Amino acid sequence: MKFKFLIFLVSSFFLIFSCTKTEDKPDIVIDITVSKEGYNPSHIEVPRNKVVLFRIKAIDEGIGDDYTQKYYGHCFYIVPPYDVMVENIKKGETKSVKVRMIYPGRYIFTCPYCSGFFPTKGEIVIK
Ligand SMILES: [Cu+2]
Repeated sequence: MKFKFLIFLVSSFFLIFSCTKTEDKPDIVIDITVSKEGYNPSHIEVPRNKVVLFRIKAIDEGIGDDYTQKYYGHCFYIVPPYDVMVENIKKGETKSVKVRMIYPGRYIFTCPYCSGFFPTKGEIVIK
């Protein structure tokens, strides 16, 4: 009985904290490039409750191309409550993530690696 409750707790935890990232079929595909010039596009608008496939391509080396390091290239991070992170995108590489856009509002997406040096910041509006 206690064990079942524990399973319930653990699964609700994952439901709450991982409900925006999804493996569902995307409704919308958005291609974004990232470089030291920033994201393109840097302003995105999507309707609420759609599954968006973000495909992020790095067109330069970002914070560096030493792939033996923990951090290299660029990344794509949507702030909480989305809290979605795509890390270490190498120059020329495309990485993707699917997100269910359930929280309406305006949210920043950024590259925590290099946004201190470069204008790698954008805004997504969920309507
Ligand atoms: Cu970057």
